[in-house]
Amino acid sequence: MDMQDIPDTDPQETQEWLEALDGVLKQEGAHRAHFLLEQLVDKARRSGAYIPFSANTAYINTIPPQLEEHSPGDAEIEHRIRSYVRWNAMAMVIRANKHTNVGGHIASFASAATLYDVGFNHFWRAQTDTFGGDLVFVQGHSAPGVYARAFMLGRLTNEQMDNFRQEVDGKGLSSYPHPWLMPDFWQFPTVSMGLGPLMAIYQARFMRYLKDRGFLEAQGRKTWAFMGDGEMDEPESLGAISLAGREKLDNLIFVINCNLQRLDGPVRGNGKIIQELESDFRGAGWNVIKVIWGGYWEPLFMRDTKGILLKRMAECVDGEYQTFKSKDGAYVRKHFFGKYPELLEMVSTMTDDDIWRLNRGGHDPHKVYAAYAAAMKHTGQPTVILAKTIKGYGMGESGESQNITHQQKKMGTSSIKAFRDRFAIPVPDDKLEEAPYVNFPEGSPELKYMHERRQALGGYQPARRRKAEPLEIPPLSAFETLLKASGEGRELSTTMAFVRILTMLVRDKKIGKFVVPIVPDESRTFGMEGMFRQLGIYSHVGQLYTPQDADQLMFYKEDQKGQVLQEGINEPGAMSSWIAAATSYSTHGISMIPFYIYYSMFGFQRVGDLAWAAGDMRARGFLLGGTAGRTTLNGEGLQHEDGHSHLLAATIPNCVAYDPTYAYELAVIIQDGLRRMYQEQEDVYYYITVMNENYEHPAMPEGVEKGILKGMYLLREGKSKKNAPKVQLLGSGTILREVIAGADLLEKDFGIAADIWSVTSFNELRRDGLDVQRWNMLHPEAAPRVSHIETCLKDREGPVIASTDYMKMFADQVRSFLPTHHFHALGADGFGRSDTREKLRQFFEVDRNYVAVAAMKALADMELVPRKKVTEAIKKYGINPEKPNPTTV
Ligand SMILES: Cc1ncc(C[n+]2csc(CCOP(=O)(O)OP(=O)(O)O)c2C)c(N)n1
Ligand SMILES: [Mg+2]
Repeated sequence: MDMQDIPDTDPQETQEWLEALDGVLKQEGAHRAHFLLEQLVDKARRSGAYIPFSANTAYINTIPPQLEEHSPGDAEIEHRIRSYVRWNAMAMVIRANKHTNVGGHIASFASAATLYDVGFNHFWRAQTDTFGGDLVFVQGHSAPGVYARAFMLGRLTNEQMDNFRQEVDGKGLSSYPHPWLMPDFWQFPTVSMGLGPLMAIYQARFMRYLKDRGFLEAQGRKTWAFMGDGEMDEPESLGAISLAGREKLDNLIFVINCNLQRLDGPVRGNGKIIQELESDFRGAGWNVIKVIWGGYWEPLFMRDTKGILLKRMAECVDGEYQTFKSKDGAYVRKHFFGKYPELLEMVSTMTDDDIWRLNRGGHDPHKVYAAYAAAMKHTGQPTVILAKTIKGYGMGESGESQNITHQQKKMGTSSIKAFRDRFAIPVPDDKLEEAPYVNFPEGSPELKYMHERRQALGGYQPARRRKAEPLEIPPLSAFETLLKASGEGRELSTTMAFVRILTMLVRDKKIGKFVVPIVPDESRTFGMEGMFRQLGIYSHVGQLYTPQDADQLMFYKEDQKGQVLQEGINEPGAMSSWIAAATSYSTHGISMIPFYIYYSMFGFQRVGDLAWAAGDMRARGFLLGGTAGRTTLNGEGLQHEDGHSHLLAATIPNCVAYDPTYAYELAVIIQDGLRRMYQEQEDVYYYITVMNENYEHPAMPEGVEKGILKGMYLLREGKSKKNAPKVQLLGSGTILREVIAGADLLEKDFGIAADIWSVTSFNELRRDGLDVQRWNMLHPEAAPRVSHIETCLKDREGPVIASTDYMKMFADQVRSFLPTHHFHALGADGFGRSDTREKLRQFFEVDRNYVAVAAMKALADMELVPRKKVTEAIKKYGINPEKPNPTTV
């Protein structure tokens, strides 16, 4: 039974208990009261009584009026500033949509204006020479409000404002916070719902990691994250709150704008989102501050001695609260207060307008200030502020509290007029329709106040730093052992080669400490357990236990100064940590070098949206898709064998992806990645697949570095007998070795020579090809440029055959840049399954036999060998031509 459904069978007894509690609160304080209450509950439970746990408190503000900290600000000036910001935020959307249909949102910021205003005026400190700055995640759809304020401060021009959502000509403003598009302004992309809250938690965690490892001082810096109440339904929004609670991240403040609505309608029409979130967050160990009611309610609370008003507030559901605010004072009187005669009596001397003025907490700057001040002071827990607001506040008949409000981007003149009057905006009637921007004149107290407030907080926000001090990257020779042959009989996988490189990097005197190895509970899979002891696993509290394997060399060592981020089975969290580290150059001015290694199958397809956000954020770091390839991770089967992560990587414009085969290729790629990202400070990030198949690695051939980086180089030249046909064989990753074996078959069985090309990146070859093709199209009379792949193949004979451990589309990317149309791409399309590598490669038709058959068929198509030779090859290699297509079985 819910608390509110239990009848009060003995009010006098209730009163006695309450008075006793009051006495304790007054005489001995809240701590003692808390202790006594817990004792009572504990006693009752021990005696066998069923007392269900409730993480909820009453549906009132958490901070009682007498404990509110008062704002030192000038409330009247702030009100005028906020009114102008509101107007301009609305105006920019209306103006942008006058002649275009670019869209935009009015209602979200209208509900959140006070929440931002108080932050900008009093709390959010900018990055300065001596202070690291607070990190503020702005809710995506509230961007117009942030632009409006920046405009009033002279940071954005009229022209930029008028080009809201019209970015192509270079003078516009992004629809939402996008560092890629406004790299000096926005820090955090938030508009894909759920990613902001998740990333903010890991930003706060990473800030503490940097502090514990001695890179920076805490300085009381905070991460603030704004989000919508509808957004909280995304699993990503709530998925990591227990981590924040467990790690006691008191440098983290969530502000959830509970306007009770999402896009289509109410968030919890039949319940109360604030109460639901309260229990979620309290259960996860957060400090919860509810800001439900504004100050105008206080006289009513004082008179509510019997708790009837509270009861009414508790029994109303959000759907009703929304409806109330879409109507008027008379409706609220009748339907809210009218339920109980005592309440009607309570408001009998109030006019309908007075009733209408009864405000919600999130619109009361005093309540919001008090909540923020309390959050800043709170220690030992992260804080969430649940602020109740009205969606479309001020939009009147155009959308206030209406289900359609989210998508309103136009307002009728009568609504604009009402908005103007409500917020006292100096725009004459005849100008209303064009919704001109308003600003405080130079020298006005309001403008002075706005600037002064920001100066006191260190400068303007949002602002983003583009570069940090470059790092000194070791030369390729530092990885010498990997450039040499592994040696006769000494087999290793590219994963092992990667771990060696990582080990060398963490030992590097110049950059070793900046390296951040990140794993989602798979260190042992990748052979990285040696790093547990060597580097330590980061834990803010160190290690409070003797690890089971303490007597071993490589024991499980947790350490406050640990370097490794062990995220547990949590790819989205690990990815968020990686993003925090990969953007640390910008958020903290310290370039960190994150290497996040994971099962490649649980990468892009699992956390693809975060990978996209990372691109937007100009993240710099390495992602390692471990145990990659559809046939190379042999035993695991359908859900583990990745044949498409490279294609997903190709969808991210600034993600550079490689599928290397040999240790020296890996060394060249990583060394150059370090140079590009941390020396040259290019805004790219790397995706590299590494495999678990062991084989010998040759020494690096002379002069192949450039080719490795561009995406392909000649590995072995075929020696053909005079007039014998030739083929060009391309391969990547482990399947390159099948290609080499296929070349041997062709030579041995059919006297055909093959040039073998190691393709380290089909993705990069395609990008280069497209770029060249485009340039040539636009410069029809200039000497044509030549793509790298064409440069490699243009003077070579024969058809081109490619085989990889990925879908055919992967190698097929280069088709249109080849000098010949005789091209066949082999690849592993279809669902994976468990078996041996040999069987899988046969099944997916990517092995040496298929390479040879594909080459023979292409030669036959060019009439360089008779067709019956192809049939002969099919028979010779035991291929059943009637075998079903692996894609379909
Ligand atoms: C992942 C994702 N899904 C859907 C959307 C589309 N969308 C944008 S805002 C919105 C409603 C937001 O409601 P709420 O979080 O309550 O924010 P409010 O505007 O009410 O403050 C939706 C569905 C999105 N941006 N991201
Ligand atoms: Mg909402």
